[in-house]
Amino acid sequence: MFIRIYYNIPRNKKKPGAQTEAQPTEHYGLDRSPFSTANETEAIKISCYSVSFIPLNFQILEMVKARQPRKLSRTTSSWWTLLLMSLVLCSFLVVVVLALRILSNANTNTSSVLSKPNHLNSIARNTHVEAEQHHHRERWVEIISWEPRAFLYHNFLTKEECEYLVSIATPNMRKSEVVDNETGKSKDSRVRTSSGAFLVRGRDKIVRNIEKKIAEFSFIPIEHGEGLHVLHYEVGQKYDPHFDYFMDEFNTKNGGQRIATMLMYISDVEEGGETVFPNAKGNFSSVPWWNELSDCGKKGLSIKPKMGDALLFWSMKPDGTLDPLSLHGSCPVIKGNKWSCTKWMRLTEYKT
Ligand SMILES: O=C(O)CCC(=O)C(=O)O
Repeated sequence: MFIRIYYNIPRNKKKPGAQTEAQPTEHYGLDRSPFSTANETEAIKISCYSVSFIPLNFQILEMVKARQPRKLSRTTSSWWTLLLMSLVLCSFLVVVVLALRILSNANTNTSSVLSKPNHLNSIARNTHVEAEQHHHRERWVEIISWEPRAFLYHNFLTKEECEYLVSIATPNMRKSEVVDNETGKSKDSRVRTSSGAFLVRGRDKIVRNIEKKIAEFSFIPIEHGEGLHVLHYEVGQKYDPHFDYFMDEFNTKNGGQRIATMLMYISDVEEGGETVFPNAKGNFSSVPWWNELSDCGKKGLSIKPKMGDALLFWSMKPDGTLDPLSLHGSCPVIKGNKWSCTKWMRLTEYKT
């Protein structure tokens, strides 16, 4: 008997590991698949035409042997596919978990940053937190002058903070004095007609928070700051132009020279009461608020007090020398009341 055996092997050369697609099978006569099972996809077609010298069983055995490697390669490739799919799925899950963690970190960071004073983003984040907690108005910085260096932080303090400072200073207000350059001692003077009160550094939580904010926005550590000084000017009261730095040795023993001042406006003023820099360089009249200034205010570069704003100016230049352009004063109040609060900052730690 002659046996013709047809595998449905593709005519193209099969690449190793590639799936084999079923091909049309030519056959003649008897069409049987004695070796096919439900799982087998290949059809084996045997056609018997005549008697063969080789026993049928032997041929069948050879045929089975020949099929083994293909079965093995198909099984292996299925495993690889499964493994690949698992890897893709795992990667996807990892990405989802990471994304969720990043999102949850962004939320928790804003609340935890207050306890991390050295965090590089603390200023921006504190601003954000405060804005949310106190319905704070937009906080932004305006460059007032480079000679002297003066910058205005709009909405630096909240209304509540301003009112709190006025309330705790009020019972202790005393007639303001000035420093005698000869002796270094305080003395009464017509140069300064306001009244004032000192607040011990770190006296309570709200004050501490304000001092922390000043340190963050001036880049000078809290420990370099003197206690806050609250000032009250009534109609006609003023502070003639002066320097914040000292000309005597007595006042620089503790903390060294005054390097910068954060002057916070804790009330609005109806008219007058501007902080004026008579020696500042630049075109004074180019400020947008020029028409609202008093005659005194027009004698220099002036800032009109607005509750919550803070003026940071430097008594020392970047080269470490004293800056005579930082001469400044408070114009007389014409209408209303003026409350301000000063933080003087030293070169080194100021012991309280
Ligand atoms: O209140 C002001 O505008 C100025 C205050 C001031 O010059 C000072 O405290 O040194």
